[in-house]
Amino acid sequence: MKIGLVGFAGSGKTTVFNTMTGMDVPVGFGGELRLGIVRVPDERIDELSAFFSPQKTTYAEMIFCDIPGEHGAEKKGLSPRGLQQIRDQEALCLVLRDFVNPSIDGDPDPAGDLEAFHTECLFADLEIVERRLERAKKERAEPQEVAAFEVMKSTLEEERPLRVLTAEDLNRDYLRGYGLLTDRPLLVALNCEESEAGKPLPEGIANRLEELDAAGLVLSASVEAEIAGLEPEDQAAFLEDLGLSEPALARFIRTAYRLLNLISFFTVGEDEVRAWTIRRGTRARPAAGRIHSDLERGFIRAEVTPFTTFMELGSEQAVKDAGRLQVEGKEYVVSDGDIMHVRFNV
Ligand SMILES: Nc1nc2c(ncn2[C@@H]2O[C@H](COP(=O)(O)OP(=O)(O)OP(=O)(O)O)[C@@H](O)[C@H]2O)c(=O)[nH]1
Ligand SMILES: [Mg+2]
Repeated sequence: MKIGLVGFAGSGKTTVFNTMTGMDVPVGFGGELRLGIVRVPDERIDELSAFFSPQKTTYAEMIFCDIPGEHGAEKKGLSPRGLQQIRDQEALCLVLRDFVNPSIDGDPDPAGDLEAFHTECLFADLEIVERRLERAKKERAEPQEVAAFEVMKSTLEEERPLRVLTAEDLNRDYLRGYGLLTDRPLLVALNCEESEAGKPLPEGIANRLEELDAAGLVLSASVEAEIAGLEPEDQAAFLEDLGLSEPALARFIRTAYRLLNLISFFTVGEDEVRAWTIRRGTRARPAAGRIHSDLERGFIRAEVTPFTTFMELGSEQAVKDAGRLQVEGKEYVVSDGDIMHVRFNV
């Protein structure tokens, strides 16, 4: 999953990037587009790895992309280059400034910035949708495609993001390649002063995010970036001082997994213990395809043990002996925490 950090100049995107990746990229002004790969922490993988002592342990990964803000523009906004960089992301994390930044004019106005970002994305999408509609009519495109773009146009004109439309409302096959911004999953990071790091999301913003079908979390990136750079055993005490029970990355990932409807299943053995990320509702066969296309093509069955069952009984043999090994066909809907062995034949 590739998540782009977006937002207005000086909102703290690079600092959030450092917080998530544990890197130490210079902050303060613009800079270059940057990628950072982050391991998705998962205690279940830690426990399975301790159990199997495999040669290799592989966590799920998330890629963060730090997109520099647009400085010196007359009004706050996103540059055409910035917009293009945002289009390339699978999901967006909008960083809202809720702290005083001496190099940026004006008091923090996170709710206003959220609206400004939303409006800018609406207009950018509307322009693309209208242009396509005009051409589609001239070219006598498929009526279904024209209908899909009409649905998008009226949704955007009502100032609603495209992501609120369900699969029944809108056939997204027609959207491929357009990089429409308001169709991207949106996670909002309210970036606060240190003293407010543990506060809940303000009600006004929380309600607005619900309308926009987006999720949110509160963090204080500058202090949390420092904490992320410490040894794990030293982090807990500093977090507690801020009124937090876990690091920003863990909070972020949990929120992102919920928003994006992601779950993990595991493969285990002496060679490798590994986490795989899928959408909730994925069936056994396409899930097997994440591991290797041969497993999807030649899928016979999946032998499944929920993580908790495995830990309760203590070994694969004990799971079998207790009759708790689930033998599942291709229609089985994979659950979060399933340990899977796929039987296949190609
Ligand atoms: N007090 C406070 N300052 C912060 C916080 N996050 C970032 N800053 C400061 O705000 C300034 C800008 O931070 P950056 O992370 O560079 O912001 P940015 O969004 O990447 O900026 P551009 O890429 O230039 O748009 C830096 O001086 C940071 O130290 C925060 O949570 N609290
Ligand atoms: Mg930056």
